[in-house]
Amino acid sequence: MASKRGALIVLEGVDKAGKTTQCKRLVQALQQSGRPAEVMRFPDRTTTIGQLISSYLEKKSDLEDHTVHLLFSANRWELVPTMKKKLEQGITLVVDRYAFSGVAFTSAKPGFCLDWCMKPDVGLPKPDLVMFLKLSPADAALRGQFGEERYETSAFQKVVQQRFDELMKDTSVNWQVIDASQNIDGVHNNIMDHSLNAINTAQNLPLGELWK
Ligand code: 2DT
Repeated sequence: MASKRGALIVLEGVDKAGKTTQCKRLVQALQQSGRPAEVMRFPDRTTTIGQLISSYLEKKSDLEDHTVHLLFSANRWELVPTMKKKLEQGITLVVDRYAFSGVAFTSAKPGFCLDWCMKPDVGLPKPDLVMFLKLSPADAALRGQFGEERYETSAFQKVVQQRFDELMKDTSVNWQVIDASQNIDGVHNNIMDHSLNAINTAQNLPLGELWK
C-alpha cells in the first residue's frame, strides 16, 4: 500500500493577524508530535519569478497589474512539482498565503473581478484546510504600524478583507475562520486542532484540484 500523503494546510488573513508566527508554531508542534511537516510561503521570493515580485512589492520596480497577478500565480505553479513530491512523501505542508491572497489582493484593485483573478490558479493543488486568521482593523492597529511595502495601507487592506469574505462563501473549500485576537497560544491551539483533523482526513483522500 502506498504511504499516506501529507496534508496541504494554508494560512490566510489580514496583515498583522500573525500568519507567519502561527505557521512556524504549527510546523514545530507537528514535528514534535512525530508528524513530518514543512513551512512554505507565497510569494516565494527566492526564485527568479519571486525576485521580480519582491522588487515590485518593495516598490523598486513597477509592473502592470495583470502582469504581476500572473507572476504571483506562476510563482505558485513553479513550486507545484516540489509540493506534490513532498505531500506524496507524507510531509504536511503549512503554507503562508496561497491563491486566495492572490485573488483577494488583485481583485481589490480597480477593474478586476474575482472570476478573472481566479482563472490562472484553477487546478493548483487544493488545500485540505484553509484557515483565515481574522482580526478587526482596530485590533490590527493596536499591533503597530503597517510596513513600507506596496499594499500596506489600511484603505487597501479593507477592500482585501471584503474580497476574502467573498472567497470564503465558496463551500468547495474547507475554510475555517480563526479568531486571531486571542493570545498566541490560544490561536495556536485552535489551529492545531483543525490541522490534526485535516491531516487525519487527508491521508486517505487523493489531493484535489483547486476551483475545478
Ligand atoms: P508577505 O510576504 O508579507 O506575506 O507579503 N500577494 C501575495 C499578492 O498580491 N498576490 C499573491 O498571490 C500573494 C501570495 C500579499 C506579500 C504581499 O503580496 C501580496 C502581501
